[in-house]
Amino acid sequence: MEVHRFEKVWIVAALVLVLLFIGTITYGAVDAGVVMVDDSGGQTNTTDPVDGENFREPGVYRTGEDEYDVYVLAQRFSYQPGTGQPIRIPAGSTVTFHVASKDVLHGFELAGTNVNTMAIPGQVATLTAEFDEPDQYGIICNEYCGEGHHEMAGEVIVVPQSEFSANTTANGTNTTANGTNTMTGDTATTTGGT
Ligand SMILES: [Cu+2]
Repeated sequence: MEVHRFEKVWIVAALVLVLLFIGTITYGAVDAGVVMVDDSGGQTNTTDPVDGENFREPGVYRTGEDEYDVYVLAQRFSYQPGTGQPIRIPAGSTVTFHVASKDVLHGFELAGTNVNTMAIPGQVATLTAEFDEPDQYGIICNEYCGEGHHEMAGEVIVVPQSEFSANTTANGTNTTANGTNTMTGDTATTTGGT
């Protein structure tokens, strides 16, 4: 049987394409840091995550030199903190986000980055990212969560180290009274437990 030269070329090209597809899927699944939300963040009370031992009062907590934990509560249709009150973190820091939902499935994505997770009711999603430079990132919900889904958004502001120190006190990165519940205004000026 004779196969025409062009036919051979197409067979080879098609095989190469198939291998490329398999390669990109494998890379995306194994090598690009993509994982499912698992047990590592712990489980939590479905309707009131803050009530559980694995989830703190939403806000920014300093855990070490240039290391921070940010607890974010997602709910229809806002992030706390994040919506109305941006999450402020200093440049040059390593931040671990702990994200929980108190109602339905939500997404937590920093637009333009690979910081992206699902917020599953009853589960705490954790992911760590480094923020080297002062910048601003929009938080978007990428899981359809209801009629207000398209408006569910927030903001992360990476401020210069020098500007953050003031915030740290006002923001009271210690556990209580950090005023993260206020949905209005600027944590730098309005909060800080006496
Ligand atoms: Cu949504």
